[in-house]
Amino acid sequence: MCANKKKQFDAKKTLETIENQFDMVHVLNEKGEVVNESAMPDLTDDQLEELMTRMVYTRILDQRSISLNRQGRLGFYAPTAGQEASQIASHFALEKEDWVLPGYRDVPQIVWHGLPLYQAFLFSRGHFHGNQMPEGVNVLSPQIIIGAQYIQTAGVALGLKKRGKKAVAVTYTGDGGSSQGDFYEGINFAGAFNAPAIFFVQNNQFAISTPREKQTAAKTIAQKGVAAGIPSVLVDGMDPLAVYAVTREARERALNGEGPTLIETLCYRYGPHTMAGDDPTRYRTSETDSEWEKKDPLIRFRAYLEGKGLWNEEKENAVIERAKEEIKAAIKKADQTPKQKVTDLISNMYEELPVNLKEQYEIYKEKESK
Ligand SMILES: Cc1ncc(C[n+]2csc(CCOP(=O)(O)OP(=O)(O)O)c2C)c(N)n1
Repeated sequence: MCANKKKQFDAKKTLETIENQFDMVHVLNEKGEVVNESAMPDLTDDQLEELMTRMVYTRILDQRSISLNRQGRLGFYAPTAGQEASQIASHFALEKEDWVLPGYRDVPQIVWHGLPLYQAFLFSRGHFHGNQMPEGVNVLSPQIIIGAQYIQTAGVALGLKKRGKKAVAVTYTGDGGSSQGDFYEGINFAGAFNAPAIFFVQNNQFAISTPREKQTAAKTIAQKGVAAGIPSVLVDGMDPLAVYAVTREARERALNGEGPTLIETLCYRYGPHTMAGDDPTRYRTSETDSEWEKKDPLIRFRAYLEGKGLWNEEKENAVIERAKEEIKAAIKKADQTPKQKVTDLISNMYEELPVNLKEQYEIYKEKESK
């Protein structure tokens, strides 16, 4: 009966129109050639070198952390190789006064933001001192509850705005995190209050073993920002210059009072989800792995910098040696840190202890004094 009724609206077309707007931002291709000069960020030669230095250092830190974990010298660890452009180039676009609210995989960003490496190792061991951020290091502890940092970021950003600070709050989650309620609440709140926040979704395409296709019907994760009314970008997360460029722009917008941005970085993690025992060969093929390894952020950035005469094997080896030395010294310092006592754990949870914890504190203080 309704067969000939004229459609008044075409909801599917509206969706497709939105979805098709999200072209991926690139600057370099896989060979390190510039494919989009108009998006090229304004970085000096020294800054370009420093960015490469940090990416190489972080790759070594990942390799060493994995082996320290296997030796039983680290506890919880979530590998980062493959995500250096997404993590390090985005962080490189920030300033010291900005606040970073990481997820568990985002330890490199908070180390580059000023958290001493030995404390990052203590965090991995579950030691309370790993969560005691030094004064002036604007980072929160890595969040384990998926997506929770999105709500906290909206709050921190609003606080910065209300206090008139020239700084932004920046957070990271994964593709899986973008399915959480906290994700939507965080971006919606930040949008409604025009808060200076940058929300990253590092789409490494798997939430443990769940592929991104099973995670959401959305064609891109960036488009989720449209519902919150905030500018949203899809960027090649294996391309450091593209990631830097979109982050810097988002930061400028936030500081100009233009509110939050959602950035999806399309990337890949080469290693397992964490070192707790998942086996990626059960949910990914070696063909997919090698396809993504060809897109490696270090390979393309190295080629780009070599072409400009800014990088060579000697410089890379010097960074690798420095990283190894510093990691060795940091793990030694972590080993020398006094073991955590139960009273340390209790006294570091609250500014003022609730009655029941006060009782427990006294009990353990007595035990520890014997
Ligand atoms: C609220 C909550 N639910 C479930 C978990 C268990 N969990 C830990 S990691 C993870 C997958 C997260 O994947 P994604 O957000 O894509 O980040 P990635 O690990 O890939 O960086 C899950 C479900 C958790 N930590 N918190």
